[in-house]
Amino acid sequence: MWKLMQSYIKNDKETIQQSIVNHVEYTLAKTRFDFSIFHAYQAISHSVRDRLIEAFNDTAQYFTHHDCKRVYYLSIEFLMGRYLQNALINLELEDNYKEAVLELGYNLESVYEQEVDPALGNGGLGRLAACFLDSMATLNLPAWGYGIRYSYGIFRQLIKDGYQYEVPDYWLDNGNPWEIERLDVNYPIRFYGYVRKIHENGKEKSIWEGGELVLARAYDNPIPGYDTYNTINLRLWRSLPAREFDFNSFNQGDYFKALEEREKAEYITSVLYPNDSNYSGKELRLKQQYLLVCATIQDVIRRFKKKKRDWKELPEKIAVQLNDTHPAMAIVELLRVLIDHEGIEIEFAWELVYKSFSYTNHTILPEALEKWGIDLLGNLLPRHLEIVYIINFIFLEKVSKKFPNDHHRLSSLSIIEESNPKKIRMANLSIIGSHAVNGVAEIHSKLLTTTLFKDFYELRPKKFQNKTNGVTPRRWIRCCNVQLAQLYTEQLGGDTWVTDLTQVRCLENMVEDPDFQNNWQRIKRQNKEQLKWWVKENCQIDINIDSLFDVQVKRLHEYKRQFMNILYVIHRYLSIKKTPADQRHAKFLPRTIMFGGKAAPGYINAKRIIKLICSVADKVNTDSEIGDLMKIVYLPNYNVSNAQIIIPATELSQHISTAGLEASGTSNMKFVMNGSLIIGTMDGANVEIAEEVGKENMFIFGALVDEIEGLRNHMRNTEPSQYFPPELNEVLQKIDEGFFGAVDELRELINTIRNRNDYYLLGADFKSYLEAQKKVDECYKNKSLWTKMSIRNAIRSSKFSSDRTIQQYADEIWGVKAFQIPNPS
Ligand code: DL6
Repeated sequence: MWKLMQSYIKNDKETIQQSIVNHVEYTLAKTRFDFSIFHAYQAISHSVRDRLIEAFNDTAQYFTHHDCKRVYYLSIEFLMGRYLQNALINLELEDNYKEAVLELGYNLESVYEQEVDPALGNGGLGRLAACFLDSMATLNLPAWGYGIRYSYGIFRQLIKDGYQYEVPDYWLDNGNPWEIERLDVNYPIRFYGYVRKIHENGKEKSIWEGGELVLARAYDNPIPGYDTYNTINLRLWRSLPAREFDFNSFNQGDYFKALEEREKAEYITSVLYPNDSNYSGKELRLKQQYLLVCATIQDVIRRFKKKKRDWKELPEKIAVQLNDTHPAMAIVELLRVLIDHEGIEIEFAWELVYKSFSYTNHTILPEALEKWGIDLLGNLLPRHLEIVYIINFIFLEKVSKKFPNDHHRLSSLSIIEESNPKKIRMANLSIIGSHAVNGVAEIHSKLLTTTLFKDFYELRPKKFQNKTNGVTPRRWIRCCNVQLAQLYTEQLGGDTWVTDLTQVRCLENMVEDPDFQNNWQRIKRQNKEQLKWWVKENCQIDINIDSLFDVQVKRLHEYKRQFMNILYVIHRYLSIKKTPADQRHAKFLPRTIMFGGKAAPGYINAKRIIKLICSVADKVNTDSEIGDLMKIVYLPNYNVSNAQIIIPATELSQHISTAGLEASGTSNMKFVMNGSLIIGTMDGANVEIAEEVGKENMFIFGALVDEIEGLRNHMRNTEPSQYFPPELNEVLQKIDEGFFGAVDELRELINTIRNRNDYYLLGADFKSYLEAQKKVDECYKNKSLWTKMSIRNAIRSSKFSSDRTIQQYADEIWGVKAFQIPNPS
């Protein structure tokens, strides 16, 4: 019988204080009588980590003892955000620490500010992975995340003179108290080399040898669940030189060359590629991907083999989830290990692989679909290329039997794209090697089966599923909107809503209650106040607390249409200017329009959109005729911790992608949970948000996905001046005249939509966008109406908890059960 040891750690105020000052003295070697807030942060984090580690070790043992089926969530990005507050809240120790820390002379909220965001992700995909870990821990699932410990996360964005500058984010500068370096968990990773064939017992065997070896070392990051003792693991890999390889070089007498080689090895996991929704075909990126999957598969197999069992049990014991195609080489790697190292027949090995893997697609944008040139792949991973050909051959043989002579179908299903040079399509590999494939919102999953993966769907319709994304209510309500959380807890008589968000629906009967509405407004105002100070400090702009806080924060991309938003803002500005001064306040509501988000460093149009926003901001914010009626702010360096301030303060948030192009979106869910109203298109998860909260509580506009193709044809066949509505023509002309400065650059930008080239259909949607904006103004004038709509948004958003999403993955894809470790205290 498994027995839990008594916990050694107490959580009363004195014990916490003792542990903090001990860490000041013995871990940081600072005097306990005088330590800075930065050292306080470090000591507190170590003290919290001690509490996590006990649960972390016990959880690992519990899972091993119960020999449960494990989930391995493979992702090239985990955008975790700060740990300290989240850990304290999940451990339900925030109050204890607050009191203990205050007596030591510090305010816990200020201590939180000391932490650098671990930003090992670009945007939606990486943040989703972080939310999923929180839910997997909270739902007591035997799951681990696997990723890469980049030394440099996503760059820090500076905005100077309206331009984005990228500054490296060496987030490890001050150490990382949350991770555990596993000096004893290192796996060799081979690159390049050649495949030697030998014959044994009448069979051909392949041996991959030569080339270069590096090591992948494990760094563990405990992830505590909420209201449970379970604490799971995010294991991140870092590349290091392999010793045997180094000795060889040193022995050849070239000392400096050998040191260079060491640095080259470390370089592999040095930097996160900063492209969002755009694939980069660089060899270093493929090295990162292979390092992740090769180390992970070795780790997974080592764990599986600990108990001597038959290989046929593999899919009963592991479920490997591919977060997009970046870790898709894991399919080939597992097959390679099974056939080349374990000597398993290929048909049986393939069955094991196929049953173990599942794949999530996050985009249908063609530029984001990964394809590796066969020369590049074959050079770096020669045996893998051979295996890809084998998988493809076996697969296409089966297809030919079902669809004889259908060459078109064969070529679309093939893993190999017959281009020049030939390419490996990672999405095709992922689908063929997985028993389940899912999109991330209903509309996106539908589009996958009717467009991008139509032929695969016709082959095996049952393989395709939908798993609408979700976000964790721990970080996105409980941590970031403490007052709202308190209100829920008071109204519902307890805090069990934190793990069962459906409970907040019971507040439907409070919507009409004036006291409840007042409380709701008070909370929003306090959150707005906090953002106002943040803007003052970071942007040196005074914003009007009584204005409508209108926010669009997300990665800069043409399909997300920040461009359309700023074009509307210009129209609004021109309209105010045209109105006689004494009528302006009656006619226009004051608005603060905030943008934020990073552009990929090489994405010129995205950078031009930032420039346009900043140029318009300069003009409008310094126009004395406008005053408080309108302010435009570019919020620099949008990241998780800034989002935690911005989202609760927002009243209107913009999710206005061209229909069909945003797979899901997850910030839309966070905004709704925090009582923001959405102005948005029928795209991604907006569609399901509308189903839940009611269309009448949103501002929906724009073309529907089925209309897009027709509209594109119309755009291409229409005289541009006829195609654009007059309001838009006027705005474009102003930019063209140089009214906002930077005339050459901004002209280049508007030319991207002017010459029958408006792929993202800003022109087609502009008119209905104006109408939706008009409705926003009308509603906001009626405070009570707006408040009711805001409440309805928040209390009807429970579908978008990642707990719901993860439970569906567990039941419908992974086939795993919860194993909750008994709490020792
Ligand atoms: O599924 C998470 C997130 C979605 O919410 C966004 O709609 C989608 O754009 C994003 N996709 C990516 C693209 N990455 N790749 N490949 O980040 O995924």
